[in-house]
Formats: sequence, structure tokens, C-alpha cells
Amino acid sequence: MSPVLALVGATGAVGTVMIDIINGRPSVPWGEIRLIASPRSAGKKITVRGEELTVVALSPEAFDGVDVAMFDVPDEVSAEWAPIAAARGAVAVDNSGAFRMDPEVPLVVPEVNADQISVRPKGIIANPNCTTLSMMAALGALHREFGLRELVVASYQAASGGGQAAIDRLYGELEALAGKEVGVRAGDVREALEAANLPVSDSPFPAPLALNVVPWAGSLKDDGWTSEELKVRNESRKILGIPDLKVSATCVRVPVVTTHSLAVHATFAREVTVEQAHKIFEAQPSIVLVDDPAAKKFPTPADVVGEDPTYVGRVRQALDFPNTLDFFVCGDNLRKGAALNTYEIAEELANRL
Ligand code: 11C
Repeated sequence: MSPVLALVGATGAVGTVMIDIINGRPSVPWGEIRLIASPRSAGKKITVRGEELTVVALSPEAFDGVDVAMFDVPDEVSAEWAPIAAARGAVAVDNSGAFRMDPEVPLVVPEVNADQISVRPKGIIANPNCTTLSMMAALGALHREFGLRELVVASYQAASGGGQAAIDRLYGELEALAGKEVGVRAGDVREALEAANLPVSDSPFPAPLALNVVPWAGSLKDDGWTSEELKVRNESRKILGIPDLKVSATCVRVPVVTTHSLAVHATFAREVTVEQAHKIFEAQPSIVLVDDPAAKKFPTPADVVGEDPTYVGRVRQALDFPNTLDFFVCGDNLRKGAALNTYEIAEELANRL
């Protein structure tokens, strides 16, 4: 019998991208797809692969007969409901941060550590944070050949990582500032936003995002680090299977709607030439290499949004650091960074059921 797939959070931002991804697959292995959401959204009709489905309310019974349950919901909802789905016999594939660092929950990027999928004592598999995920295909492929030792990254994160309210805020700020000569004097962007009744105190971001960059994502953790920076460190170590990997990250929000970018400075056990790195990237189906500096060709979020692969460019051998490459990656944070990777894990599970 064909397996049953459930999507929890079907009406949310990532859930909507998930349905788009399912609709775009040439074929799917599922005998039934069940859409689950909060009682507020229950009864809503959504067309999936040509069939109109009715969203059902989240309840223990909603998981009866389900083989794989994908969760695109906030941490606290996953923390409560993924174990319930697992207890009812489903494998929960969770896109929240609730279980990522649980030693009994694998943290999976299929092209890097698909072998981990079969080791899931809690019946839960975690999907990484979109920032970590955006560089994993590239780093995993290089690590297999050259042995990653150290990682220094700066992120350039899109507003949509913060959800719909964050997207709305960026559009609102851009509209309020359009046509104004601001960004020429300290504080004038804030003042213009206040005059437009958009004070920063009402924003999901701790500073203006339009015409600005904001060196902050997530919440404050020990010693000045943010939760996002610690996720990059801890999740990279777990996915790559390098518990002592040296990692330092600075996470920055930029006025981009969707697609996270990262400047990566990666040190390996052995020398890696640009040509070798290019060959490795070209051989990886989930990577598109765009790296022609003479023609000024490189990935940018505006050219990558909506795409499934990770785009890589600006590959350089570091001049002053042995065995070190610098490169730039862009990945759609809602697709490979969230919905697509979760769905790829689910399909991998379906192949193994
Ligand atoms: C952001 N990366 O850009 C975050 C969003 O742990 O899944 C995803 C948070 C997470 O704000």
C-alpha cells in the first residue's frame, strides 16, 4: 500500500511553499496526503496535485494511519505534537528548532548525511535552520574530499526568515521611504519611519531594515551571541559529523524578502584549489555554480529566489590562510532552507518504508 503523508502547518508560510513543492514534483510516492492545521484553519480547501483537500484540525486522531508527518509549525507546537504523531506510528519530520540538538534525533540534509535517516529512536527526524542549511550542500561536498576543520561565516539573511510579519514590515518600510532622500544623515531613516507611523518599537527587527543592514537574528544567548549564530555552529557540527569543528558566525539581516546568503571562509585538512572546488560543486546535483568573476557573474538573492538548488560563486583560495577557501552561497530559505529539505527527507523515508 502506498504510504500516507501528513503536512502539519499546511496553511502557514512554509506549509504553503511545501504544497507548491508537492504540486511541482513529477510524481509522488503517497497514496494519501493529509493537510493538518490549527482548528482556526480547519475546513479550508486547498488543491494538492489536482485534488481538493479539506484541512483537518490538529488532534491525535489526525495522525491515525499516517506514515510520515511533516511539521512546519512553531517550536512549541512541534515539541508537543511531533511525539504524539510518533506515538501513533508516524515518522515525524520536524522543521522547528525543538529537536535539532536532541542526541536521539538525527538532523538531516539528504545529500550530506542521508545515512542518519534510519537512526531515529524517537521516531523524529529534524530539519536544520535555513541559515545552516543554505551552506550545507557545498560544505558537505567539500568536507567529503578535503576534511573540514574550521568555519567562519557571515550571513546575509532575508526578512522572510522571520515569517509573514517580517516580510510585511520590510514592504511597509520600503513603501514609507520610497522617494524620500533618507540614508544621508544618522537617524534619518528611523525618523522617516516614525513620521510614517512605523516606529522601530513596533517592528520584528531591532532596527530599520529598509536601506540598512541589521547585525541581529534570533534571540540573545550567553556572551553576546545570538540563537541564530549558535544554531549555525551547533547544527553544522551535527550535520557534518564533526563534533569539534571550530565555527564562528555573525548573522546579519538584510533588506531582501526571500533567500539567505552566506560568505563562507572554510579551512580544510588539505589544500583545495579553486578548480578542484569548482569540479566538486559542478558534480553536486543540488548546487548550481555561478562563478565567472571576469564577467561579473555570481549568485545574488534576487536571482536565486524561488529556486531549489543552492547557488555558489566567488570561490577563491584565501591569500593569507593555508588550505582555506572563501566563497558565497545563496539559497532560498523557504524552499531548500525549509520546505524542500523537509520534503526530501519525507520522500527518502517513503522509499525506505
Ligand atoms: C531566520 N533562520 O532567518 C531563521 C528562521 O530555527 O528554523 C528559521 C528559524 C529556525 O530568522
